[in-house]
Amino acid sequence: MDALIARARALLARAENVAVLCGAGVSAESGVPTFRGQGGLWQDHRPEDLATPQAFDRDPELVWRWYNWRRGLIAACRPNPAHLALARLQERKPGLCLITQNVDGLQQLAGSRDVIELHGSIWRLRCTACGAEAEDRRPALPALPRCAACGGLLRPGVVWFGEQLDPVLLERAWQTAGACQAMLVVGTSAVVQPVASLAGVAKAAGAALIEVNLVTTANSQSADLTLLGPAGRILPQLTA
Ligand code: BV8
Ligand code: ZN
Repeated sequence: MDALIARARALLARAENVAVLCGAGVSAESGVPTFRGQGGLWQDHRPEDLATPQAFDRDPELVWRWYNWRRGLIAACRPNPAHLALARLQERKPGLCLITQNVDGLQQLAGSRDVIELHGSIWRLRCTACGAEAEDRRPALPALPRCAACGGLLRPGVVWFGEQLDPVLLERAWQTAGACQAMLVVGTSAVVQPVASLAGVAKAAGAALIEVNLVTTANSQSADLTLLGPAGRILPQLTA
């Protein structure tokens, strides 16, 4: 592994523009359950069944119970060495762009700024009636939180399955992937689209692709380097 770490460090050092694409595996060692790994299930519901507009329309109280459970759990979590290593790397490489699929906000707590949250944030709320947006960090909200402005039902400010990502953020992520010399893909199963395509965009643009995961993924075939192990152990070695 040491030789792989040394090669990955050299690729990152040589790259002027580095893109980092984060998935749930970056927050796993903080205690945040991943979506498709062990412990990712909640009361036998799959995320794909609850994180949808249809599920919310059908049973908003069930969906809010899931989000309140996650908010309470994430509120007790702290950034882990993986988050801290990425924040350090960003300090050292101003041209580094941090793109995350995670909605937990732990990367920002680790000191990162300007994080592109492609799937939104569990701490943001949006009114389903008037569209008003608010940030609310209380661990748990009322069973059906209401908009202060119009009394409409609030929803989590995340992107659900079947919903479009913010086109401005997605365009920034696409541009970043196409202009980087190295992309570090950490802790993602690379199955959720369109984000999963970003690694291919970087590779097609000539970037070196470095993957950090516990297991191989769809990205491993085209990755220049796949570093197998926990992000909390590997990333600090990449950025020491
Ligand atoms: C859309 C927010 C289109 C909510 C989430 C093709 C093209 C376009 C769309 C599709 C397509 N095919 C299918 C679709 C539909 C769908 C999709 O991709 N489905 C999948 C399941 C096949 N995509 C969508 O619906 C997207 N919208 O495309 O709209 C459109 C077009 C026109 C008009 C209308 C619409 C929206 C997708 C966003 C869904 N929202 N989250 C919430 O969080 O509550 S997705 C959810 O999955 C999270 O954001 C999560 O981050 C994301 C990806 O999962 P991962 O991060 O990869 O996590 P996972 O558990 O899967 O894997 C963890 C990995 O970490 C594993 O590899 C594990 O080995 C590793 N790991 C674990 N521990 C560690 C570790 N690695 C290192 N160290 C460790 N310690
Ligand atoms: Zn409202």
